[in-house]
This record gives sequence, structure tokens and C-alpha cells, in this order.
Amino acid sequence: MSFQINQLKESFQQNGYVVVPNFLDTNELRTVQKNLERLIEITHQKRNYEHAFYANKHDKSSLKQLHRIEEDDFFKTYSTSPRWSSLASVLLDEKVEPALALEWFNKPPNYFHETPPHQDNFYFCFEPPQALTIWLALDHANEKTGCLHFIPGSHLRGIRPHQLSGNLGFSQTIVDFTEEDQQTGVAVTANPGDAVIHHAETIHWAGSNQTTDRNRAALAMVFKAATCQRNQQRFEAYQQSAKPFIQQELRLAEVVE
Ligand SMILES: O=C(O)CCC(=O)C(=O)O
Repeated sequence: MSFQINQLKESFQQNGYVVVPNFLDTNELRTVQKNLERLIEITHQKRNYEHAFYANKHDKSSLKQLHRIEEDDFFKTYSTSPRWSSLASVLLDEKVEPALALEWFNKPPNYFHETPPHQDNFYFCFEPPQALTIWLALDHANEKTGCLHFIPGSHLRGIRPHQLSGNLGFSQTIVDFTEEDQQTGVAVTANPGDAVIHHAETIHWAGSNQTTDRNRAALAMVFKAATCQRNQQRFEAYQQSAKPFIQQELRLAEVVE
């Protein structure tokens, strides 16, 4: 077992991402899925568009992101589960704490939304960049449904310049992303219950869901080393740059109501 843990850690530290197959067993996965279904139904009813992004407000099945999941009682408790934090702690080789809210990322069928190439720490602004995301697959993620792609070792080369992407929920994208970057990316497929973990500075993106009948959902939790801090100045600059875009998108969403 410790051999496996060492291998995971080494692979994560070298490549900036790693996969843990069957991180959740069938029962735990089912419990998480049931609670997400409940929360999604409440979200539809409340029409809470601040923390829920739809590709099309007229279509409930087009829900693509849910934020602040940890405000729900079940997920508040669940997000403190040591299973998640101990995996994060092993990979970062430090004591960790949950850094940000729990998020649900979906790619509903028929909407063709891509996840633009980005580095999470452009948003997080953690220094030193000792943080990671555990992205738990809830559906089959593959090239057809829009799995994640990572550039191995990119977490060791610093943050690239980002600019507004025009994509609600992923407001930023790498400015100078090249064809060569695209070619270097590794597509990481996952089955429901697998955990795909990436470092906060690993360049990643995902294609669109090209199926007509399948979701590609995942639950994501971010952890940071207890010793790393947010650079408030950088964070405010990022928020300032994204604000007009996000406000405009939310206003547009209200108009179609
Ligand atoms: O699920 C996706 O398509 C993107 C997720 C992502 O970018 C992240 O977890 O950092």
C-alpha cells in the first residue's frame, strides 16, 4: 500500500496530475449522487441563478455548474471527510485544509461547451502554489463526453498569461496557448467513482460533450497546504478583471427569464 502511495505521490509531483481509480466505492458514490440530485432539484425550484449556471435557462437539463454546494447540510459534513483531505495531504506532502467551496461541473449533452485551457492558480492566487483539486467523476468521462486534458509537468513552469474567455464559469483562458500545447496534452478518461487530481498550476482543458444523451458530471474539491496563503492583491486584480463579464452574463440570463 505504501508503495502505491509513493507511486501516486511521485507521479503527481512529476506530472502535476494523477488518477485514483475507484476512489469512491459504489455505495458512497450512490449517496453522493443522490444528494446531488436532491440539491439540483432544489436549485431548479429556487431558480437560484447566482450559484447555478445553465447553458439555457429554459432547459433544466442544461445545468452546467453548481457552486457553494457545501452550504447544503449533507455536503457541509461530507466535505470534511478525511478520505479527501488525507489524499490531498499525501500528494502535497503537507498538512492541508479545504481551500474553496465544493463545485459540481457538468457538460450536458447537446450544448457543446468546452472548458478553455487554464491554470486554477490564476484564479486562486495561492503562494506558494501548494494546492490541488480532487475532481471526482460522476459519469464516464472520455473524449466523446469531454474528459480533462493535462499538460504533464506544466505545474513546474509558472503561471502563463490569462485573459477573459467569454465562457461563464471559466472566465479565464491562457492567452498564448499554442497548437503544440494542445498536442502535448494528455486526455485522461475516468469512470464514475474515479478521482482525477490536478495541481493548481497544471494547464488543463476539456473538450465539449458530443453525445446527445449523456451528462459528464464531476464533483470538485480544492485543498491547499496549511502554509500557503492567498495573495490578496493578485486576487483582487483577477476579480476586478472578471467582474464586468460575470455581471453581464448574469444580466443576460435574467432577461431570458
Ligand atoms: O470539469 C471541467 O470541465 C473543468 C474542471 C476544472 O477546470 C477544474 O476542476 O479545475
